[in-house]
Amino acid sequence: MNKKIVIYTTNYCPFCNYAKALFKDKDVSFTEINIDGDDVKKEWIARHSGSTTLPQIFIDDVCYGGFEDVKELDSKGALDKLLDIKK
Ligand SMILES: N[C@@H](CCC(=O)N[C@@H](CS)C(=O)NCC(=O)O)C(=O)O
Repeated sequence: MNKKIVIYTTNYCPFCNYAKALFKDKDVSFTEINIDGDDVKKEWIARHSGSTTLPQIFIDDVCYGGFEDVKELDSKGALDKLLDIKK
């Protein structure tokens, strides 16, 4: 079953680009929501993620943090498991 992946991003954000590249490399589709200038959305994300940095990555509505958090999950093989990717 496909997971719903949402990446909240902003402009001029290298970590956002790294996060998108990580999922592109895995050939999984995601929705990018650029929240530049949207203070209401920024506050919502900070409340849900506990962080004010972007990107913030949600998989099936659960926040897994930023690029480095998800990269760490990936290095342990946990991201592929979460996404049902079989190698
Ligand atoms: N450890 C975070 C770092 C993210 C980060 O530093 N993002 C920058 C933009 S590329 C940011 O949000 N800067 C604003 C701030 O630090 O408040 C990650 O891997 O996602």
